[in-house]
Amino acid sequence: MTSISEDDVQHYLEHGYCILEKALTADEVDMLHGEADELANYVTSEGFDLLHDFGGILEPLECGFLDAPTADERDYKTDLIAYIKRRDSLTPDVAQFMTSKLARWAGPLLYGSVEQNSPLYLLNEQYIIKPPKTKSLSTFQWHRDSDYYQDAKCRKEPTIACWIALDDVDEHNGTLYLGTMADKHSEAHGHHVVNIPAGSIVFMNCRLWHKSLGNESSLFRRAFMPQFCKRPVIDPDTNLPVAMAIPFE
Ligand SMILES: O=C(O)CCC(=O)C(=O)O
Repeated sequence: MTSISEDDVQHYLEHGYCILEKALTADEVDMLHGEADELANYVTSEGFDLLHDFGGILEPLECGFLDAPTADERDYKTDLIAYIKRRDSLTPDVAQFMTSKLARWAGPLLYGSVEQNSPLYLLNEQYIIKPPKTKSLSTFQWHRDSDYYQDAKCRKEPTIACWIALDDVDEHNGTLYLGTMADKHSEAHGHHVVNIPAGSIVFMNCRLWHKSLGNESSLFRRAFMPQFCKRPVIDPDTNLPVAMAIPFE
C-alpha cells in the first residue's frame, strides 16, 4: 500500500498540499465512481438539477438517497459503529476504505509527523460532480475551506481535505488550481495546476487557497472529498458538531 513519506509531510507543511498519484486500486476507484453515479442519478431522477440545486456537491448520507436512520444508526454523525452501519447500507466497503487506508494517509499530514496520526475524526464527506459542457457553470472561485465557517474559532481548527480524483483530471474537465497559504489570495503568488490520473489524491490544508475550473469536456468529472480534523469542530450556537465528528482512531 502507498504510504506517506517524510517528504510528503514536509511538502504539505511547506505548501499546504501534497499529491499521492494513483494511490487507490482500480476496484476502489470503481466503487467510488459507481457511488457518485448512483447518487447523481438518484437526485436527477427525483427532479433536481445537480448544479443548480446542489452546487455539484452531494453528501452521501445527507442527499436524501437513504431513508431515515434506524434506531442503531441514529448517532451516525458521532459514533463509529453507527456510522459504519449506515455507510455500509449505501455502499459496503467505503467506510472500510476510509478507516483503513485514507485515515492512515491523512493523519500524518494533519499532524505534520509520520509518527503521529491520531486522534482523527471524520468531519465530512462529499462528492463533487461536474456535468459535461458546464464550463461557465461548474467553476469554484478561489477560496479556503476554513472560510466556510462563520465562527472564528472553527476557522482556526486545522482540518485536511482528501480530494480524490475519480476521473483523470486536467484543465479541460475542471481540475484544481492550488494557490498558497498566504493570508490573502493573489494571482501574483502563482499556482499549481493539478493534472492527475483517476485514483490520485490531493491532500489540502484548510488554509490553502484553491479553485477549480468548469468542465468543458463531454464527460462527467467526479471527485470524492472526505475531510478530517483533530477534534470535533463544534458550532458555538448549537454546541453540536458543525458536520460530523466520527472518531476514526
Ligand atoms: O472539486 C472541485 O472542483 C473543487 C472542490 C472544492 O474546491 C471544495 O469543495 O472546496
